Amino acid sequence: MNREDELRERITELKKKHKAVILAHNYQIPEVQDIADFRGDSLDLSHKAAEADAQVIIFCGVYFMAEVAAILSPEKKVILPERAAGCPLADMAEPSALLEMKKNHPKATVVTYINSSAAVKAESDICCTSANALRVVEYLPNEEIIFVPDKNLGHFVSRFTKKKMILWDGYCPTHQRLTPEEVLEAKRKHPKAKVIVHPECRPEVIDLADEVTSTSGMIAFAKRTEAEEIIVGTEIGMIHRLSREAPEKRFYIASPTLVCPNMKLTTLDSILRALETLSPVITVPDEIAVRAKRALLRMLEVPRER
Ligand code: CIZ
Repeated sequence: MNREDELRERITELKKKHKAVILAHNYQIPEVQDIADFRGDSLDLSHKAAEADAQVIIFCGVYFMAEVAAILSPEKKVILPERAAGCPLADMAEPSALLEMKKNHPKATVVTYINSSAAVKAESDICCTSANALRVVEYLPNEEIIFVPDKNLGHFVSRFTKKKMILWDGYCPTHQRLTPEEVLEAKRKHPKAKVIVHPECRPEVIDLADEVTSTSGMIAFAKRTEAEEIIVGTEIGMIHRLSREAPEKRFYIASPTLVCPNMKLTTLDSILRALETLSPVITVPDEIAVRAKRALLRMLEVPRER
C-alpha cells in the first residue's frame, strides 16, 4: 500500500470512530475532494453540515466557510484542518469601516457576500452568495444597497438592477488576476469552447464570457450545454469538480495563475491530523453569531426562483 492509500485508510477509520463528516469546497485539491463525503460551494456545504447526522464536521475550505457552518450548527464541532486557510477578500472588510459607511448612507441596506468575516456579517442586513446576489438585491424593498466586500460581484449585479449600488473596494486576488488577454488567448487555442467565468472576475473578463455564474452554476451549465469544450475562469480546483460531474466534456483553465494559495493548504495529511487531534475547532462568539445568523437566515427567505 502506498502512503496515500495508508492516509486514506486511516482517515476512513477515524472518520467512523468519531462519526465525522468531511466536506470539501469545489476549490480544494483533487485528493481532498475525492475523500470528502460532500463537495460543493460554501453555502451548500453549510447546509450539509447542518443536516448531517454527525457531531464532527471536517470543513475543507477557508476560515469564513467554517465560521458559517459553526453559526448554522452551533451544537456541532466544526474543524478547519488548516487554521491558517484564510480569505484575503473576507479580510478586506472590517466592521468599523462598514459602520462608518452605513453612517454615510443612512438609507442603504447592507448586502454582504458570504465571503466575509462573521463580524462583518453581524453588521449586515442580509447575506448573499454568488449564486443568488442579484435575487437578494432585487428582493429587498430598498433602492440603495451597500454591497460588501466584492466590488466585481457588486458591479456584475449592477448590470441587471436599477438600484443604486454602493460598492465596497474589495476583490478576490485570485479571480482579479485573470486578464482579458488570457481569456482571448484561451479562446484562440480552443475556438469551439464556451467560456464560463465567476462573477468575482473583473468586468473586462466578464464581457468576454458566454456564462457568468457561481461554482454550482458552472456545474449546471457544464451538464446542460451542448458544447464539448469549456474554458473555465475560476479557481483551478473547479476543473476536477467539473470533470467529475461532466466527464464527457473537456475543461481548460483560462489561466494557470488561477490558484488560491489558501484553498491549497489542506491536504490528506491535514485531514488526518484534524481527525487525530479533533482540532482546530472554529467557534464564533455568541454575540456575533446571533446577529450574523440573522443575516444568513434572511438570505434563505429569498425565493429561489423569481
Ligand atoms: O460561495 C462559494 O463557495 C464561493 C467562494 C464561490 C462559488 O461561487 O461557489
